Amino acid sequence: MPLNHRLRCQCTSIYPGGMNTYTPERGFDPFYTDHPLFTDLDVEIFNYFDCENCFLTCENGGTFTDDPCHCSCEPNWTGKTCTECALTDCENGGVFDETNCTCRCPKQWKGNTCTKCALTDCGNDGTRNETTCTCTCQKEWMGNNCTEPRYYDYQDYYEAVNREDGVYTIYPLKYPEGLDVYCDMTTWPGWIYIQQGFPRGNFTRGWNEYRDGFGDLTSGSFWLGNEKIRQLTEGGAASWEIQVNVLGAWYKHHQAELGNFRLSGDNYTLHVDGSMQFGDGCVILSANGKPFSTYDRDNDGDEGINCAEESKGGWWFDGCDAGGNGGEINLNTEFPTSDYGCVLWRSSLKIRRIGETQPPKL
Ligand SMILES: [Ca+2]
Repeated sequence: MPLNHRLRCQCTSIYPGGMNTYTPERGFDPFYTDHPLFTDLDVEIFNYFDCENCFLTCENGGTFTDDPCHCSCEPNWTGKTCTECALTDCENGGVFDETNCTCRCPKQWKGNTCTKCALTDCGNDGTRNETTCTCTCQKEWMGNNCTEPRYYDYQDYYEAVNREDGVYTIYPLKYPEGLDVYCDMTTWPGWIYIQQGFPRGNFTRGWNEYRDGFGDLTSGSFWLGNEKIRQLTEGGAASWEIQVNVLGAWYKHHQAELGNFRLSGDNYTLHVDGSMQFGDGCVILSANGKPFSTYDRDNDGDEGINCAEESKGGWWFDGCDAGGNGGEINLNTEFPTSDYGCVLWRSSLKIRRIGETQPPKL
């Protein structure tokens, strides 16, 4: 007599015949009776041994188990033949993949429902937090495992032999969570773009947009944001210079570097040594000591006119056409021009830190 249900059922199907069984329908307990009943009814035998389940094909990695016959399913699956997904929710930001009945877990989590911490060690003296499954890194390090160096700024990237122009996340003192900037890394020690205007985008924006920045850093048309520029340049031990690049008449390129650049105060007052002047009536950044203006916040020096509204972009003004021998040009406009006939096609403004050999310690 085979010992498990599956073999009994096989035996029954191969060699039908009488067996010492009781079926539940007969109302007897098969193990405690003095009156065994023999039956040769296939259906009774089949039902008694639950034979229906002894010919299951288990899906999705489930394994067949005898006595009683059933499928033992893998953790994510359920149902008689393991075809029903047992997962409903994924924890810790995991994404439920219905087709494969799995959770796609974020990097630091693992397990069926992303509840097991996958972090092993935190490098560079970082501290592991079991509850949040994160590493708290020492200040010089970042990343899931504290293995990525945290760069103070783009100049550190330059020293780390990354010479590609592009977007870098830097960690100035006032941005401990990081600040994305587009950098010109072609020449030492690199520059941070605060403005790019090619192709010319929409620069007719209000105070808040100029404060926070607008445009896509990689689009060739953006303003980094007055608050970021101020936080970078105001107050620190370093001094900054600004480089102006423009394309003027006959597609002639003009470039100038001006020292002691910084913005200060809630009106983002411009501080810069000198101004850029070229050609006939082309003057740029002449409004030293003047606050920033936008069409919805007129801080310019002109009583009668809203210079930002008139020129269709935010800028520093000391009168709408002030500046040297010609007219100050607002570079934050669709078509930078002065009333003295200067027309520019492209522009960019970059800044860089000078006077320090080492970045300040975090
Ligand atoms: Ca005005």
